[in-house]
Amino acid sequence: DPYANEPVRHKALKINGNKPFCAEPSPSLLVESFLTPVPFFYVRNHLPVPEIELKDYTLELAIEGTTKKTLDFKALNKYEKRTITAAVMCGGNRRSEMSKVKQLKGINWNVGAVGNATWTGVRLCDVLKDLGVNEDAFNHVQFEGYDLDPSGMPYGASIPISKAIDPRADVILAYEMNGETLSQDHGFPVRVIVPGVVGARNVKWLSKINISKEESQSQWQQGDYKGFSPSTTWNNVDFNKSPAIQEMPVVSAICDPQDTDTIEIKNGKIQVKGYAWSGGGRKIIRVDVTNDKGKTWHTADLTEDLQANEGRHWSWSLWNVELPVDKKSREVEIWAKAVDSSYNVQPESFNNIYNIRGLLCNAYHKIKVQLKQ
Ligand code: MTE
Ligand code: MO
Repeated sequence: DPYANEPVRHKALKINGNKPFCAEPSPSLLVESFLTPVPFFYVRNHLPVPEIELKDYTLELAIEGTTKKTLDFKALNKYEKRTITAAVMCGGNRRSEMSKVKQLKGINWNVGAVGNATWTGVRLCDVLKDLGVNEDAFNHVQFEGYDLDPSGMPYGASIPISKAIDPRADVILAYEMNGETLSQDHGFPVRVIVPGVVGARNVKWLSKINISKEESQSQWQQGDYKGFSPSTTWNNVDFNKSPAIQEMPVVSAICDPQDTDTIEIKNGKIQVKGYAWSGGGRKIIRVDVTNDKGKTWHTADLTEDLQANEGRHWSWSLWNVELPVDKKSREVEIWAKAVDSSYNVQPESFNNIYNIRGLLCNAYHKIKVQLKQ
């Protein structure tokens, strides 16, 4: 069993799949702190976790498949140490809500396939600069992991070279998470953090960087993590016609209370908390919450990364709001939607963004709670 030696995981994680391991924290736990503690950070593995010893670790740097350099961990550490704060979100986060529209394929994530952490390591742009790549001659930077499928193929993904070489894009080869050595599940000893981009491109257990004219040819770049029309079916889907997801759209979720909870009214009000995030470094400028189906919107208070520069808002924003409720009502329906710095807003319902893989699930979050009388 290639999964026999998997790391021990925290009991608070709700398991969505064991082999490969996929798990997320409860929504209320998720919004307890701005930085997600490592044991509660969701895990999304596609393959068995590789066991790597630091002394044996190597990172291969290649151009069109030809190796130019091999760095061990010590050589990698010669580059300037950098820390960024960034959220990582799976492309399938909130899929369980979209699956209510129509059947789809994928792990049944609730709202917890996201976490926010500090990532320390070296900048990809520094490593690439040293390689002396002619940026104009290439289009993509491909990554491979040490995790292998049964046929010996590694996990792989790629990002546009423009992102990889841009110092302001903050792409990091990370060896620490929240100031601690990277854990086995999150990519020990080195993973890529591509802030603002779908989780799938943040390759863990990084073994190889390849600069190319082409995208990664891996299944996860070519035959998965793409969006489609709501009318596309498994019978007529053509994966070649949709681009790979990179930057994520604006999204929010209500985390406390949760759907079907029973809660107390305090001074005629209820407390609601959640998170909001947008891809591409776009800042969350507002979160609107309603408990009367949009007749009245209340603006939430935001907790955000105050150090983030313009266009580099990689962290999520946490939000909280007090909603006035009628004492006589027994049930309230709460909706939340976020707005980002490009004034992108979440779509109202999942009906018109449904897709067969259940990706990009960013409709308003709608929950119903019971009120304690
Ligand atoms: N990298 C490797 N090598 N193998 C993987 O299975 N999963 C990807 C990405 N990087 C994956 C990977 C996906 S789909 C996501 S959402 C994130 O890692 C999850 O990162 P986390 O487990 O640290 O939360
Ligand atoms: Mo993912």
